[in-house]
Amino acid sequence: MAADAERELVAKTKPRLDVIEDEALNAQARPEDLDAPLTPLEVFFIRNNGVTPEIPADAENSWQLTIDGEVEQPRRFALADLKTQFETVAVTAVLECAGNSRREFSPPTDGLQWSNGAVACGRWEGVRLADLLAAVRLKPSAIYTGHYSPDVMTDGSGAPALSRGLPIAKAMAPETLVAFALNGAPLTILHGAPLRIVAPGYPGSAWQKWLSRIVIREREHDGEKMTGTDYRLPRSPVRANDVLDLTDFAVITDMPVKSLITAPAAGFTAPAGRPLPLRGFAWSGHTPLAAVAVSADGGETWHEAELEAATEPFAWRRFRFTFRPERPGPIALCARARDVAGNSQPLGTATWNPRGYCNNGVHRIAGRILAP
Ligand SMILES: Nc1nc2c(c(=O)[nH]1)N[C@H]1C(S)=C(S)[C@@H](COP(=O)(O)O)O[C@H]1N2
Ligand SMILES: [Mo]
Repeated sequence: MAADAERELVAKTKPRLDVIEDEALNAQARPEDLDAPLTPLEVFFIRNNGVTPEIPADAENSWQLTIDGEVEQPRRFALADLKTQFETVAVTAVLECAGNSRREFSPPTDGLQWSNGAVACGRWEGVRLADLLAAVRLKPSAIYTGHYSPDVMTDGSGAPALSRGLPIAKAMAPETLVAFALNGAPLTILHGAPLRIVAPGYPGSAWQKWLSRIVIREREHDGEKMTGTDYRLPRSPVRANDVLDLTDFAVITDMPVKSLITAPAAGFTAPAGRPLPLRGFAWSGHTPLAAVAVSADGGETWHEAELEAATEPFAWRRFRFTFRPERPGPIALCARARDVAGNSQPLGTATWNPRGYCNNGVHRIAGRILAP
């Protein structure tokens, strides 16, 4: 489908998503639409680096996943093999684009100017990648995976849009899946049908959609958007006009602790002297969440929010707090999550980096308190 037609279709079928002006299809949610523990598909963000591939209507029968490279027994799995020969498991996990909240960085950086809506939490079903790797028997030289899909760049060159991979330890982790279902239904094409990687705690770019081949590598994968500054952070801080030392950049392997206020919505009004309930979700990468603090004065004073118990390590967790603002006028609500290692969200933005990744600055919602 042509790109504009596809964008129009998304605008029509998912009217609550904000489509970003770009060659590829990219659309994000508004924070107030992310108020459910499992994000409905209508408001589940879409991030394509290239052109959505044509997926055959009979993919259920025809799709194959090849695993080769540093393995004793290369194999080609039919989709049905995955479903019948391996245990199907489910993992609830947050999927967040590394570029989410990029728009807040100053000076601005290259890349889609995402606001806060390139994040979602889904219930993913599939097989453990570890089980597939056990079936092909990794050689001792196996240290990284490389993932391939049929989607190509938008420039007409026919080059692959994205080929990312995972360190073997993460590929073997029990939460890492080759998934075929999301929120109780088969994956849709926009979200990677018939097969995608689920790599909880990793940036969304590692969650390869339309997965058709995994090559086991004897070194860090160097596929499309694995090298240079792509999805990498400098180990030591850099400024906007610095000459970059690319050897100092490392692949992002963990998403930082973060939270999102889902109610009230930006621009809200509420009467003075009445309860003002605030809700949202908090999540972190591989380090568990510890607490969420909230503020109704733009971050001057903080209160510990009620944080729902963890059900699954990579799911987001609801937090709540009820304010009772007494004075009419403008008000700024903030939420700030902290993980058990003591990392907490910065009050401004995260450390500036050339591509604007991993901004976990506190979320602020501005509103107005009205005279009672
Ligand atoms: N094949 C392929 N997989 C991909 C991408 C892509 O462009 N092509 N985008 C990645 C990025 S950057 C993100 S953030 C997630 C977004 O997943 P979603 O579109 O299901 O929300 O998919 C990842 N997987
Ligand atoms: Mo992304």
